[in-house]
Amino acid sequence: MSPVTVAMPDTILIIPAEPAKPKARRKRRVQVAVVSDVHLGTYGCHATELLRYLKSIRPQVLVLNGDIVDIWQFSKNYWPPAHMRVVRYLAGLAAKGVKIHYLTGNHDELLRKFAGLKLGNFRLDNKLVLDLPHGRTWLFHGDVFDVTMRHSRWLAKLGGHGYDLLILINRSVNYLLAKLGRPRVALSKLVKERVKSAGSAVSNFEETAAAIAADEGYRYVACGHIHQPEIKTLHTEKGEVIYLNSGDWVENLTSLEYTAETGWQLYYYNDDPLMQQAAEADAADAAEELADSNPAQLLEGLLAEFKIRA
Ligand SMILES: [Mn+2]
Repeated sequence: MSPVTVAMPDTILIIPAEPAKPKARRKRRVQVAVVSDVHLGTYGCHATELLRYLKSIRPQVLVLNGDIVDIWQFSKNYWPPAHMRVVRYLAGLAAKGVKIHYLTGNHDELLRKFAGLKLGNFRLDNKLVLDLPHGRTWLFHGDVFDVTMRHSRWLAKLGGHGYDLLILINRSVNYLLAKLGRPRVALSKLVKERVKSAGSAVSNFEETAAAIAADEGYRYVACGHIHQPEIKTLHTEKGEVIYLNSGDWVENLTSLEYTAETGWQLYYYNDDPLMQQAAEADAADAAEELADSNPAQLLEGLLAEFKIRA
């Protein structure tokens, strides 16, 4: 058999190398990340920033603690590509092995019917307990305290059933209010409107959450709903509880992160210099894409401009 010969081309085409893209930044490893109150489908949602943040971390567990998709607002038909990109990215994370817990909130309460749903690494529930080295952490959205803060505590003492009962009470009251043409009850709305009583409503919310968590023997309780990022130790009759709130992606752009080394910490997008750099890189990419996208169209535009000026 004759050796295989490779025909050498007469001319060597020199193909310019792709401009080296900056190496993908190393993702920050966290054991747990908690994001809440994203409100996809509303004008206030910072989906682009959220996606940038999600891409910067590598969590083992990602908790979506309520009001992620704003189903109330869906009639307004607002669903830009950036919002879809978040959904797709989350689906991709689950496919890659990240455990995603979607906990329902009041703006996505339609999903409550499907609580208990499991799809691969994706779980849908109303609440979640994480057993972490720093202590057991109880996570739920927090809208169960909207209608009746005073009775929340003893109702929740009934355990899982009490919690479900609170959800039912809130839903029924809001259903009746809607029938009467009156606005729903939502603490988050009160806080956003910054009325005088919002301060005490927030502290009531935090104290109620902490008291219930202490009754149940949890070290940490993590809520969302009131759009007020927070980490603080609260003293209850049953001892100390650390109250956590992941804030929101409408105004504060915050999340909660847990690592075995640091425990629970608040993350602020606006204080992260890496996010600023990423935003600049994204803007440059977008400009480049635009320049490459349709030369004919660009030329047409230029010519049109020429004519006008001529
Ligand atoms: Mn909410």
